[in-house]
Amino acid sequence: MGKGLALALALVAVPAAAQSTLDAVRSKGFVQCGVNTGLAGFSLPDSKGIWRGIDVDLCRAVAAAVLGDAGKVRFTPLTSQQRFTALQSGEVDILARNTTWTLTRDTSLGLNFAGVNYYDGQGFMVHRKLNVKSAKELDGATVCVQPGTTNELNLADYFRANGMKFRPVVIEKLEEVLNAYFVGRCAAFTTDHSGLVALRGSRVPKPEDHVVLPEIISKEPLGPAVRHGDDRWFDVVKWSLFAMIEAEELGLSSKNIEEQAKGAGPSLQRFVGASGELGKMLGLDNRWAFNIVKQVGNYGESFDANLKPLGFERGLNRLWTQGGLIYAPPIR
Ligand SMILES: N[C@@H](CCC(=O)N[C@@H](CS)C(=O)NCC(=O)O)C(=O)O
Repeated sequence: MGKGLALALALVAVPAAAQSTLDAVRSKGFVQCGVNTGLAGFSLPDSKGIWRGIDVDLCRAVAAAVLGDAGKVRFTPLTSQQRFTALQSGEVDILARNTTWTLTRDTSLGLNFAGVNYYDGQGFMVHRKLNVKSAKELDGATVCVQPGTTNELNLADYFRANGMKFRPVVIEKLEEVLNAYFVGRCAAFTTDHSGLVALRGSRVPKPEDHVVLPEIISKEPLGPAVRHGDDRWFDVVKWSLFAMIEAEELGLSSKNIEEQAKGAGPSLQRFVGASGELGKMLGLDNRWAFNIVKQVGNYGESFDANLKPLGFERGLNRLWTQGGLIYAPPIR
């Protein structure tokens, strides 16, 4: 390689490194987080305008880890169709919006999934008066669905696989697709089971008039995503989620971590940053995980605060030590 070319490559490499999301977040002083436009339990502003939900808590955890302050987050509400462009273009630093981890998104859409914060599957809600008991009875039905979702794709697969026909009504905005379903333009509405439960518990005028059918037709592992090509930021988001999970396993919560941090156990000492340099390895303060748990809470606390009141059970989202799938690699 000629000297000139080597120099040109070096010059190109410098700005790219300087633009790491971690540095950018530090210099602007907040994390810009892409969330749902309003799905109870995942991300929804409360009556005081404060965003609440498990996706919101993940964003706050990252802010606590990076900036020492869980309050330093700004939220960008995104529809299913807008979300990937918003992340790719740099409009948001993280996408934490009930987004399913799939191969296509992980590769050609240029995303890196930092883990799973809710294991889900797709279901159907129907008008009770139709007296439908199973999705297998939906042959010929009109089904409401949002575009740019895995749900739209699974819907087609499911009907095809079962030799049934359907007419899709595809509407981008949640408000509008729900209204279309409520006024009876569609016999069924399909999305993630969590979405059905959350909407039935928060947005459906008469919940008793609607039934969530028993079939779960897909795997929907939902989790936060970042852009390809920024490994340091990917690490930070990944381990922020893992810290919330590990804290639950260690019995550390926002209420007791201050007291517990005085304990002598080696994994505890490492976790709270009293020994080792785990924070430094991530490019963060050694109190990163302590700050997450103190300010945001552990995974179970977030689940209980946001999802339990809507009637969610832990199910698959129990810790692995309790028969669930929620598992964090060793924080060491
Ligand atoms: N997990 C699915 C779909 C998630 C999804 O977008 N669900 C709808 C229905 S609950 C939603 O969250 N809509 C809210 C919005 O458009 O902001 C995916 O990643 O494609």
